[in-house]
Amino acid sequence: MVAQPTSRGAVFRFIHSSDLHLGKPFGRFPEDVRVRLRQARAEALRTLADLARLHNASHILLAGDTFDQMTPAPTVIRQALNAMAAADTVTWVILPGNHDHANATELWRQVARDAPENVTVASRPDPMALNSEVMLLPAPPTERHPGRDLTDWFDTADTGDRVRIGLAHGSIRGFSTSEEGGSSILSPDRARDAGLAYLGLGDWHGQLKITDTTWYSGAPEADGFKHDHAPAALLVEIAGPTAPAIVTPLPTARLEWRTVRLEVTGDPAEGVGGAVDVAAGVDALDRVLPPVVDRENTLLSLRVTGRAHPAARIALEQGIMRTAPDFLWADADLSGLGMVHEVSDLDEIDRQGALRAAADALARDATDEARTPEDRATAEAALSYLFSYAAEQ
Ligand SMILES: [Mn+2]
Repeated sequence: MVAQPTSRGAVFRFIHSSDLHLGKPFGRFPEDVRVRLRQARAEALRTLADLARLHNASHILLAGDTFDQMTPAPTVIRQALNAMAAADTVTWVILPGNHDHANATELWRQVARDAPENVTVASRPDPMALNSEVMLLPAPPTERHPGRDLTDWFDTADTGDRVRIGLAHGSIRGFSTSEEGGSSILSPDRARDAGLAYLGLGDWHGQLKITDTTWYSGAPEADGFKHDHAPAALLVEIAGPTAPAIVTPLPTARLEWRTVRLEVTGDPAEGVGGAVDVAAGVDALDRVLPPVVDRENTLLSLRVTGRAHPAARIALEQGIMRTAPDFLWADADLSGLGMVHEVSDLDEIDRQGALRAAADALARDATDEARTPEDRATAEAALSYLFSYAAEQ
């Protein structure tokens, strides 16, 4: 659907994004991965600019947490402003968030000093004209957790007969918990109560529609495995003060964070000594993973559940180890994978002697319902280790 202009003027088109978290350190990753993650966030600015040009949008509204810290490295600030300056056909409006709130004095001083003409910081809760027909109502946080609804003033703001667009950062009462663990404070009815054509929100890193006219854009690049939807910015088209906003998600991510679940069955009837599920497990792995060409841009979290024979588990672990280097980063969690084993499996450890006696005892403990689940899991893990050890010999 494309918005038709009214008799009054042109359709107002803008891109709504938030939570770029430029300069985020990603400390839990190895340095080469961190570099790629930070780079992808910096490139998001170019992606947003490209989308604005492609869709004829005049403005890009960033609803907070553009910067990850109150004192980003000078290169982070300068290179962000340079990227915005290069996209000189659009006007950027930066709303402070909670990571980069309005009282992060040094950050905003540097931005004010170096900002090109097409960049504006919405640092005060005052109406701001985007053009002769459209007024922006910004609600910049002045501290990390303001603890009150900063959009209250929208209801009584005088903007004449201009289109009213709200921009805020925080969590909505009754819909979302804050990404930062703060309280939910923004009214879900603000757009209606304040006569807004659109209310653009930041804080929640996944994309979320609250009402037809109130949206979280979500971050243009994911920063974890939490959100299911592909990251996207929002193209918003408004044909006039009373026309409904038309909102279109546009994909933005260069890197993919992918959770893959693999359920393995180890039915003893399938074969002797796990002969069948060895192949089945490794085949299944190949089926559930993304195509090889996509893997270098993918962070993978593999969750294996079900039950497998020892040989199948080992084959699966080897399969995972062989595949992992395809990915930008990969993590496999096999803690949910139980073990099935028979006498023939235990024979792989040893037919007799101390090792076999230990294996028999662990096998008993692992299935002993009188023991706690933790004890059974510990026995199973130890038995699994014995099988791996035996397989290497
Ligand atoms: Mn954020």
